[in-house]
Amino acid sequence: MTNSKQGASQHYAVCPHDCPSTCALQVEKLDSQRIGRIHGSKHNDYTDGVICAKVARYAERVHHPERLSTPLKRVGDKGVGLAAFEPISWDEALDTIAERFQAITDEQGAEAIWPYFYAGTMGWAQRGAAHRLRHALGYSGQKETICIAIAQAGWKAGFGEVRGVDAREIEQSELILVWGGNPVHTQINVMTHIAKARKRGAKLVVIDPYETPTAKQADLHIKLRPGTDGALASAMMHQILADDLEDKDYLDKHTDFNAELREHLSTRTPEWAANITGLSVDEIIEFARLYGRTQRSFIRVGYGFSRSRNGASNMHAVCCLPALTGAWQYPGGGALYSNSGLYRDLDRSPLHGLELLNPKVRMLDMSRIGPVLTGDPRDLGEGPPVKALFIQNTNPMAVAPESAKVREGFERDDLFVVVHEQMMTETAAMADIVLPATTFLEHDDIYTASGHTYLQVSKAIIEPYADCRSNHWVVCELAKRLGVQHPLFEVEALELVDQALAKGGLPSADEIHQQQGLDCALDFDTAHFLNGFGHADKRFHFKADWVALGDSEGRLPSLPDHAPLIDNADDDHPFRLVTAPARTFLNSTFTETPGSQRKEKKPRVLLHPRDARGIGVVEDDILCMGNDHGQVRVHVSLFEGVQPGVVIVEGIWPNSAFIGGQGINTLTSAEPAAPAGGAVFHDTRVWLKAG
Ligand SMILES: Nc1nc2c(c(=O)[nH]1)N[C@H]1C(S)=C(S)[C@@H](COP(=O)(O)OP(=O)(O)OC[C@H]3O[C@@H](n4cnc5c(=O)[nH]c(N)nc54)[C@H](O)[C@@H]3O)O[C@H]1N2
Ligand SMILES: Nc1nc2c(c(=O)[nH]1)N[C@H]1C(S)=C(S)[C@@H](COP(=O)(O)OP(=O)(O)OC[C@H]3O[C@@H](n4cnc5c(=O)[nH]c(N)nc54)[C@H](O)[C@@H]3O)O[C@H]1N2
Ligand code: SF4
Ligand SMILES: [Mo]
Repeated sequence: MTNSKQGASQHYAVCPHDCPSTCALQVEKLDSQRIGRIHGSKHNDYTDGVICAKVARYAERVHHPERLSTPLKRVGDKGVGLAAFEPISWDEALDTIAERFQAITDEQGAEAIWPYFYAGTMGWAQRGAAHRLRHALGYSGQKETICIAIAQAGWKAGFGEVRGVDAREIEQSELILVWGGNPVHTQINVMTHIAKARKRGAKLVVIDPYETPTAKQADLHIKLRPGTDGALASAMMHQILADDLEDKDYLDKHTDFNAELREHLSTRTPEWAANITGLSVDEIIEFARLYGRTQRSFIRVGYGFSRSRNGASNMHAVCCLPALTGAWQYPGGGALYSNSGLYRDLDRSPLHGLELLNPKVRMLDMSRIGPVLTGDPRDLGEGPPVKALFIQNTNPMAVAPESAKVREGFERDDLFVVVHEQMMTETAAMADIVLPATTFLEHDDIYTASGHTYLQVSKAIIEPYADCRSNHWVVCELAKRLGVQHPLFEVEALELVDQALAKGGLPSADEIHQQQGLDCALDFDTAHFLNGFGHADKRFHFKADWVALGDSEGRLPSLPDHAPLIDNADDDHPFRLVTAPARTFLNSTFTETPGSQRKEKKPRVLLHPRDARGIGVVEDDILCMGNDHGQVRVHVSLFEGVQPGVVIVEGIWPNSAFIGGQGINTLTSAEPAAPAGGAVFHDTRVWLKAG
């Protein structure tokens, strides 16, 4: 803590949001209840003093006039919002929940209750609270598929474990590929490190279906059709081999490269890929040569291009590139998707309550909450219908696919819903009981990162607002009322963190907080997999074993290729839709803050002028987009930075922000991606018409 001029003090904290950057923050504390500006910490060399605008303006959110302040019971209709609720005491709220959960357990069994959470806070103690309750009581399990499942499977197929090169090494790269991600919107710190490399002459290539603000800054933008990255990467490998640019020694020593693969890739020509990707043959060859001739090339792999039915296979194909050129051997060379595997020493068992887990309990797929709540037998099997939801840190009414089904499920009269939230989200508005939650500025937690290598501990800076309580506190109180007697529910959150740290021989939470983060970066040879990849044979796998990763149906090709599984355009649905993140929202969070609302204005579809002429719409007209799942109406924004036939809608706006009240996830599918599930948010065919 240091004092600034105005008498306010500066405090270290960690951004809890679902963002790969996990920034180290400097929070200006005005008094015991209020904060001022938030800045990026200069002490942390990954954050390097830079954070996004939405978190810099966090005072707008933590002190939002509509922040939930007290437990609420719904007395009016679902979906109305605050006017349909009346305040109740914590005791009444918790007693009501415990009674209902007990009654449902007695009648239908514990699996009829589904604790449902995601990464609204990334802190392990608060985020894992729902797991601790679930495991203690045998409630239904949750397959965590909504974000990383597809990307992770694709990366693991090649590397065998989830880590990559330290992003601080980007500074030493000669060529940076931002592949299927938009860091200007989604993880601004990547741009800080890219800027350092570019000062030294490095080139930036962005591979994305539309000209994002990241693509605008690039030396080369590869504007491919969505869902075709496997074709592009395969053709690049074809060209690299044709030009003799592969690193033969590296391939022999560190990979499973063989004659079968060489033969396979000889048929994946730039002409073949041009047809699939919509790129020109010259573009593909030029890009392949640029990549093949550069030793210190760094691929910053995004999540975006994996959100497709063939996403895991596309991810694996891209992962093959640095293995082919041997880029891993050089400083600033290789790739990074996520460093989550670095934190193995943090023992998750106390944080997730794993010692209480009964592996026989059924698992429900969170991305399929619509089908689950509407009783789809593919999800429920022989098990009971879901009769109660306990929701923390997520807003499925807005963010989950097939949202018409999600709504239908939440509207069920026989479904008892508890939502623990900071704001009256669309999901909270469907609840029977709403509980007010603290923010990261009001509770303690530990954070790993995906974009960097620090383990960080953040502590409360201000007092909890009004009657707000942390996830951990709520779960402890419920456990007590439901007859659970276990030490996990009798200690403070940071004590659980200390247990998790101690089991792995790590310093205490206090020590990590004191030093503002523990750098878990690996030495060069290990980080670059020069001591071996994560598979048993220590090699990089060009041949993916999808069965081992859960693909029992053999849907994905084992060699890098284009898997034609996507929701291809057809005569009835001639367009492909990508639903990318907005800059000043974070998923559905910040859609309520005035600063973000001013910047984003209203939902828009980015439409190529040629397509607009074909449909007969002009700038700011209303366009209706539809498919088998439903229809969405949205204003047109003419945009040249996309291939005709591809349309983009940025941001997970509230459904109510759209004309007619159907949000963007009305159109996205809950079909689980291969090999092991995952939501296919950017793999959607649609028809378009004026009005
Ligand atoms: N401002 C902001 N920041 C965020 C978020 C947010 O909503 N807003 N969300 C957070 C979360 S939860 C996550 S997981 C991360 C995600 O961050 P990213 O890794 O950036 O992934 P996505 O947001 O899914 O997609 C980003 C880009 O992928 C592109 N894309 C879509 N389909 C394809 C394809 O087939 N091929 C290629 N090459 N590109 C494709 C989209 O056009 C888009 O520009 O960001 C986090 N940060
Ligand atoms: N169309 C489309 N849909 C998408 C995506 C897309 O790219 N396109 N991206 C998908 C992805 S990658 C993801 S990860 C999901 C994310 O979707 P969500 O998990 O719903 O993410 P958020 O909108 O950030 O919602 C988190 C909620 O948690 C609450 N929260 C924050 N901290 C706490 C806390 O400490 N306690 C409690 N109780 N609540 C808290 C916030 O107030 C917020 O309402 O959305 C997915 N949906
Ligand atoms: S860039 Fe991401 S981690 Fe950093 S402050 Fe913004 S939301 Fe938080
Ligand atoms: Mo995500």
